[in-house]
Amino acid sequence: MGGMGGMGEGSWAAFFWGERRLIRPLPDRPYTMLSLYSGVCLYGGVVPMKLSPIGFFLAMFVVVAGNAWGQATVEGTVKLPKSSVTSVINKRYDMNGDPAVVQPDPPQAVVYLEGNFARPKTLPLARMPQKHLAFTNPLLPILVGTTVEFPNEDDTYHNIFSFSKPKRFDLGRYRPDEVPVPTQVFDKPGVVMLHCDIHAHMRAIILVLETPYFQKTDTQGGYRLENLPAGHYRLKAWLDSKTTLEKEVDLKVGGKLHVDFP
Ligand SMILES: [Cu+2]
Repeated sequence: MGGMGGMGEGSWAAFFWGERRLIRPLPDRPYTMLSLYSGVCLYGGVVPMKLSPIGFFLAMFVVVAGNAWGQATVEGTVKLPKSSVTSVINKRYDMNGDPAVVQPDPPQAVVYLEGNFARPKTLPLARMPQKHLAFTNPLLPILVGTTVEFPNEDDTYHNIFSFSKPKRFDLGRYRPDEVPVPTQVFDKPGVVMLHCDIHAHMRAIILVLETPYFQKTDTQGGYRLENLPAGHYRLKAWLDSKTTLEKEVDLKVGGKLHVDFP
């Protein structure tokens, strides 16, 4: 892997796979060890430099490599709200489109690092399949500008649409063998609530973020963000369309922070 310029592998893997947990990001431990090791090499390289310029350059290479990959980790728990407002959503959906507060069901949060980060040159496709008359992923965080596929994996029609401000669209009725698979580009940040015109109980949220460093919590609120850049940032936990918690964090190369919300 690599060549993703400025984007952590962990976030990238999570992003690419639509936050599915099939593929775990690379563990940070080898890189942390590499960073420590690089410090030792630098010391060992600088001292005998006059004797061994090759050793020195080798040490410098390891230092550079260690710093590039040996990035920070943040993990912790977000206190999730109790399971929520399904009936309210259905009622209001009939009248107004989206409910007053859009929140994931079951409750889950998205933790992300806010900052001016380099965007990847190309963005991978994200997916929001429909199967067994439901969205397979009730909460999909993506980086702004991402294209999302909406494959129908049932033996019947679906008609996915959204009234949400950051992205209004209506895919119309489509079959499982529809070619090409319907897609939409999400080019404005915000909360997009998905519905199906045929199956009124179907709901999902796409959270469009302006950072490549994000992670959805598990249903217990646990999260772990790996391969973050060092620096001073705001770490945010999105709980619903009206609730985002935040904490300031100082991330150090190779360091690991524990941050709980609230
Ligand atoms: Cu449907």
